Amino acid sequence: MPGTPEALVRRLYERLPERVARARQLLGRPLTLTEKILLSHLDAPDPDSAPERGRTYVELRPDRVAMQDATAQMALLQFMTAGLERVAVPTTVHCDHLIQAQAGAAADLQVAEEANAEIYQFLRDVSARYGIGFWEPGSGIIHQVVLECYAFPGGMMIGTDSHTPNAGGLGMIAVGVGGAEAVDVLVGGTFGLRWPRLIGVRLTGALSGWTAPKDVILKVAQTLTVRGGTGAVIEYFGPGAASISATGKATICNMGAEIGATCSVFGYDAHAEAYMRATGRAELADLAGTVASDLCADDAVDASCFDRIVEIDLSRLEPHVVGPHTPDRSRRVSAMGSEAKLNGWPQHLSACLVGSCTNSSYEDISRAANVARQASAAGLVARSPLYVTPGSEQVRATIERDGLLGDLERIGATVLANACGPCIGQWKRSDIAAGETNSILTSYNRNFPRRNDGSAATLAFIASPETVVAYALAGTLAFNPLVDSVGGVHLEPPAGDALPGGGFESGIAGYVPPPADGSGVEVVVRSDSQRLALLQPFPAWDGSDFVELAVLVKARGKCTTDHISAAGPWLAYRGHLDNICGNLFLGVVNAFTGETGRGRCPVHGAVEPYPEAARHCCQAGRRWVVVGDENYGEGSSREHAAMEPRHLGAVAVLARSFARIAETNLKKQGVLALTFSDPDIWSEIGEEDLISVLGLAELAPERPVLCRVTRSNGFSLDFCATHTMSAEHIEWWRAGSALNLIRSRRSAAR
Ligand code: MIC
Ligand code: SF4
Repeated sequence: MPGTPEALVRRLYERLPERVARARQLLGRPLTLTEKILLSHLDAPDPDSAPERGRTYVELRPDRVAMQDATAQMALLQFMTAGLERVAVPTTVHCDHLIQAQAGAAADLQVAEEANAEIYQFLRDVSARYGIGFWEPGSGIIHQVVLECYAFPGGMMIGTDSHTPNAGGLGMIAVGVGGAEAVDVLVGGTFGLRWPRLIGVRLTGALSGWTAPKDVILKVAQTLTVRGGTGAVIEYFGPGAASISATGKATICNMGAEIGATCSVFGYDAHAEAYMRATGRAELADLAGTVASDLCADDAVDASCFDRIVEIDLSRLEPHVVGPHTPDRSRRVSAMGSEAKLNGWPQHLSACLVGSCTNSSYEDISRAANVARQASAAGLVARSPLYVTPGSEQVRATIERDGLLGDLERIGATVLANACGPCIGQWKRSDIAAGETNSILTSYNRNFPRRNDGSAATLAFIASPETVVAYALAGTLAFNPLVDSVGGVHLEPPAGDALPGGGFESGIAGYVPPPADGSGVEVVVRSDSQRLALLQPFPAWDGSDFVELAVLVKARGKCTTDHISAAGPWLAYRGHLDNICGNLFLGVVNAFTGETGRGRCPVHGAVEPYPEAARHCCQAGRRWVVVGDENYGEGSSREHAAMEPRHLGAVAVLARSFARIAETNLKKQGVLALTFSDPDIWSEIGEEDLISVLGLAELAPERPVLCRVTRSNGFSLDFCATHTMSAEHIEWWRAGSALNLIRSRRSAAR
């Protein structure tokens, strides 16, 4: 089985106790697990002072990098320009996002193999060339495969996907990043991070009945909201954690991305050990046993070690449903029906979907299948179409062997490929007319408009897999699985197994290790390709202030990366920067008109789709800014949301606040990410206003930037914007991008 080299883990564990002891002494208090892991991955630990939360930038040395096919293309195109022979840390690429769900696993996989042949071949070759492990399409969703094979307690990894924190379920600090950040580590550099704030979630009681790990994170999201985790690591502790399996913990950590957390983590325990043993990593479990106390928070850790504490009594937690449109719009199942009625949301469920990287473990399917089995024993079938995505080939083969897939199929479920599918807009459905308002329920993590089937009229709700199956049987949101019966049958609380009694099946092997020497492998990017294009460096800063820039777009409300650079059909162009620009801002709500995806073209003065208006500015040599609302760039790690505006001439994004990965992606690509010091200035900015960003020669860490709004009638308004750039980040910006800087440093060193 592929995995993290034992020698690497051994080296880390050897130095862990000493580093932890030193840090404990330095801080003079017990240490959280987050601190232990981060401190033991510091590039150059300072023996005399500890980093300050929310302030100090630190450089870290992650143990590994993972990338999925939709983000790996851009990351690896960037890596290729750095001129290295081999990646500097263990790295894998996983083909999961590009498989469209339509007819079922086998047929869909075959279609994907043909439709994406060029991309898969590129990723296969580039992986072989540079020493990267390659996971074929159909082998599973990146985060499930990482949890099964690579994650280990006390480790640290980065991944070019926002749900990389899934590995926190096994006690790993796993952070989602943009491709350019991954490139830093791939070329042997460090991963820069502002020392995070710490939010502690103290769990008491025990999970039981219908309540699932999913409900823990839905509750946390309700409490902290989609912005609450920004700049923070969420550490779970307390006696309740013992009632949650390793994959359940992974579900909770996975969805920390929905509240903007840098990552989430649980301490090492018997569940983590059992999971490692069940997934063929007994040696690692033995090793972890030797440093077990350093793979958890110190016993004496209490609320004073955190910036904020959330308390959850698992014994009193009810199953929840969240949505539509945002993962923090939450209510208990008991309130779902009445709330749907009140808001005029269709109660009928047009589809129910179980799976995604968040909820596709053996335990998830086992509990979902238990509900299905109860129904089929009474002769019932699901009233809504039900789709199931196993998280990995290993899970699929095992749930098939154990009859769990059969249980779900007996109530009418369709099994999809082991891939993202409908979770990323890769769902070709024909049962709903365009624009028809309809409700769906999934066990996924995201529910932004257009996210699943590409339609903004589809209202997506989210719940645990077992709850989703219960609702699929009822076919309506006006149902409470805790008390209502369906078809005359009262469903008992689901029972399931955390791990398969008969061990995991390996399924069809989908892993291709890199050759010992890949230097002979040729990587071809055809010059006429519509899906892949080599990158041209962005121009360096020209030394002058940005004067009187057009406002191409002012976004109102949620402006996630899905709004900025939609997925679904556009995933086809993830390796071709110019072509993917065709989707730029198509989901953004224009703050001036309320329209979606269209606005005034600064060149022609006419209303045009944003991608066209942006291109017209670019062709006319006019630079422009984006004005964003709160939490600009929430959601995914896709750096296309930063590269596309940059490619078409954006030089700054001014927002009320930013999501972490989006802000870093902008910095990496040479775009100024500026936050209004006074959020009310947002309201002052008009459609035809011009914005200047001044004093750029004096740009410095912590120093606000002077900006000016001017109008044709002579009106002008000065305001300040803040930024979070360190001295190094300012260097990236001056160079035109972080990659430009890496390249120039490498050529200077030669
Ligand atoms: C997502 O869930 O939004 C994605 C698709 O996995 C993204 C990555 C991408 O856009 O390729 C993410 O979460 O980072
Ligand atoms: Fe794939 Fe969805 Fe998970 Fe993103 S959230 S990695 S699209 S399954």
